[in-house]
Amino acid sequence: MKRKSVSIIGVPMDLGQTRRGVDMGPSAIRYAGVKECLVKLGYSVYDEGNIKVEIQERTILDQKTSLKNLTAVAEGNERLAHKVEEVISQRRFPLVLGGDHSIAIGTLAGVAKHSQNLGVIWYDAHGDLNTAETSPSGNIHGMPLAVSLGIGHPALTNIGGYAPKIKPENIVIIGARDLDTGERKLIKEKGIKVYTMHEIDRIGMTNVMKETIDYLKERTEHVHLSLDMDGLDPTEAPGVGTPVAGGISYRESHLAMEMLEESKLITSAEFVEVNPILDEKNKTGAAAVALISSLFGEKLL
Ligand code: 4U7
Ligand code: MN
Ligand code: MN
Ligand code: MN
Repeated sequence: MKRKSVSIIGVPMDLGQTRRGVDMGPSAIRYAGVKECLVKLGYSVYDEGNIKVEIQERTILDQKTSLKNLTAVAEGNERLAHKVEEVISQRRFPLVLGGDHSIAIGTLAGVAKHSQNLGVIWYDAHGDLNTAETSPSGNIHGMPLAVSLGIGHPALTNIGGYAPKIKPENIVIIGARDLDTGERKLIKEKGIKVYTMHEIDRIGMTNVMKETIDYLKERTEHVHLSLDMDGLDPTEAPGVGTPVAGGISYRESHLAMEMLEESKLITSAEFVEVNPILDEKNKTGAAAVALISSLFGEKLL
C-alpha cells in the first residue's frame, strides 16, 4: 500500500437493487473485524462511519427511464464522492464498504478527482456495463462501470460535477460469467479488457494477475480495486444478491489480493454486495475481511 493511513467508509446502500439486507454489509464487514486486522498490520485506521443513504421502503421508478430509486442513489453517491475526495486529500487510503455496487459511482467520482489516468480492476461475475436502455432489471448496481465511462443517465454520470471518470482502455474486468447483450456490445465497442472465467481456468489466476498488473502499470497512475463479492463462487461467498455459479475460488482470490499487494499498484479499494440476510453466519463478511487483509499485506510467514 502506498498510504500508511486507511479510512474506512461505510455505505449502507441497498437502493441500487431490490433485495433487502445489503445495506447491512458495512456492519457485517466491521463485525468480522476489518479495523482490527488493519491495525494489526500496522496501519493507522480511521473509521469514518457511514455515508447517509435515504431509507426508502419501496422502490421508486423513474417515470421516463424506469431506473429504480434514481434520486436517492444519486444523492448517496454525491455524498460518498465528497467523502472519498476528502480522505484522499488527507493522504489516507479510502477503503469503501458496501452496500450494493451502485456505490462505485460515488467512489470513482471521488477517486478520479485526484487522478487523470486512473486504472480500475473490476472483480465481478458481472460487467456492470448496463444503461437504462440495455438493463434487463432497471437496477443501478448493474450500471456503475458504464456510468463511470460517462455512459448513462446524466444524474449519475455527472456526479462529482464532471464526466467521464475513467477511460475504457484503463479497465480490467476479472471473473465475468454473466454479461447481458448490451454489455457484450459495449465491451467490444470500447475494447475493454476482460478476463472471463474461461481465461482464469485456461491460464490460471497467477497469469491473469501478472498480465493485469503489467497492463495497468504501463498505462495508468493510480489503480482502484472494485471488488464485488459475487466475483467469488457462491459456495464460498453465499451472502450476495446476484450469485452466479462457477466463480473464482477463495484461494484464487487470496492469490489475486497478494499479487496486488506485491505490485504496490492499488491506491483505493471497495468491497461490495455483502448481504448478511442472505449469508451463512457472516461467511461472506468474513471472506471480505480475509481478502482485505491479504490486499493490505498479511502474510503467514
Ligand atoms: B452487480 C444484471 F441482468 N446484469 O443489470 C442487471 F443479470 O453489481 C445483474 O454486479 C447486475 O452485482 C448485477 O440487472 C450487478 C442482470
Ligand atoms: Mn457488481
Ligand atoms: Mn456482480
Ligand atoms: Mn459536489
